Amino acid sequence: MIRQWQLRAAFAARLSEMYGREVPAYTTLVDVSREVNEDVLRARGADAERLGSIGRVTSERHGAIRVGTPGELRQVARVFGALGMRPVGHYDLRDTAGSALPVVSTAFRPVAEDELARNPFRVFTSLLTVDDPRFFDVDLRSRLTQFLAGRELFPPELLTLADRAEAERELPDAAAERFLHLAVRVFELSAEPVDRAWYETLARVSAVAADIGGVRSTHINHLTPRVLDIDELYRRMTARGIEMIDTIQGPPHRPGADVLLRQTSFRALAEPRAMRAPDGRVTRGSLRVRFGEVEARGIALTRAGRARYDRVLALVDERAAHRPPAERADVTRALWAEHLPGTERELAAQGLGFFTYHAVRDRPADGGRPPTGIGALLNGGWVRAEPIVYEDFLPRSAAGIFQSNLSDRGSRNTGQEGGSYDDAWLAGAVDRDVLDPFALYERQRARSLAGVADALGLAAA
Ligand code: OOG
Ligand code: NI
Repeated sequence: MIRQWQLRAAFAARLSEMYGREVPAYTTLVDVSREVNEDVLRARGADAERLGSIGRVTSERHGAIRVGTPGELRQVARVFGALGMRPVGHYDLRDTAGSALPVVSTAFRPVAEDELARNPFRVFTSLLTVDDPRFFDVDLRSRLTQFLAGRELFPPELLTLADRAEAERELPDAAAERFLHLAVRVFELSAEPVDRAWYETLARVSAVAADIGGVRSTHINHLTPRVLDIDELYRRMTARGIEMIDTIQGPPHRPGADVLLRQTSFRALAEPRAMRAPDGRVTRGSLRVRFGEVEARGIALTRAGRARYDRVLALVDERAAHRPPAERADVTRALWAEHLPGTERELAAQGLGFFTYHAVRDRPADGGRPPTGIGALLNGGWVRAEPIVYEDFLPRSAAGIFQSNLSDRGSRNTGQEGGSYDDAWLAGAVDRDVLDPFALYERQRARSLAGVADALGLAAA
């Protein structure tokens, strides 16, 4: 029997192998990430593993896919449900920092701590907002709807196996093998010729619309390894002649306490694709749809901490964005330093970061009773705090990753309302609860506090 987490780990590994075969620069990224991680581990020792064991970090990946309809999203949810991954978070990228991307997204990932520790594979999954009139007028919407209704992304056999794996939380060896084979195949780049006229019609609205609705299949568009020092990785990739986008998205590096998520990528490469002309002739063309990304993860922020992050972003836009790059980095760093404490201790004390709390077993006995209140327990050495790693995504960085790989911004119909793609709509579309990331971190924190209370014989810590 292959258990669910083993299926997830195997799927992530096979997807990675497939992607490496098809996009060689991804392999370079994985190799360089591994080298950097080994160097960081050597230099920093156990401290390097504060936000995840080296085993977890080395195999850690996220991918991204894009689908066209709620029906397709429900099917994706079944495939990931088989792997113990659930929809977490709702990202509306249609208006994020003026990005004008015709998608709303969620991320499928494991949620339980032990499952995350075994393999945290996650997939950022975007759904085309076909009913948003700012992108698609009545005529295009009806053609798009009809086109999408006529394609099948997931073979029925895959979905049947997925439902079984989700219900039984394991599969017999042969069924597991078949499931993995079919599941990886869905995300390969299809060799089927692309209808050039249709693709270009959608590309005039948005390259993302064409990528999703212009073809009869889906594909994984990037796969992202995790690295412990993304600034060093950026330098080494550039030194190898791989052209990276010009920034690392997210907060700057803070030596005492990195927070949230920092990401960077290399631009999509032109890949040969067969194109069908209106007269039926097939010619060779090329499309840029697959790229490479790498990320460093930091401490999860509470709602209060996240509000600070949002505030800093707004200030960076206001005060730094228009400056030359060298100055911009300095102003940005100063804004972060001013608005968010740079140590774990202060992030915890001010309720800005998420931590779990653990009774210190080998505290020298001094005959005293533990004090009440988590601050006093920490100060007195009764309890230690461990940071919770951020397991999710950032809308601004996500929009940046999309944008950095598009050659133009597309077009929008003005004077229209966007239509509601709110939380309830998304939950209805995916036909599952879409979990709130803050609630998941909070639950982890609360559970650890209950454990502390238990261990120290307190009513509640
Ligand atoms: C997804 C972009 C978002 C991330 O890491 O923020 C993303 C896409 O390009 O489909 O993967
Ligand atoms: Ni990504």
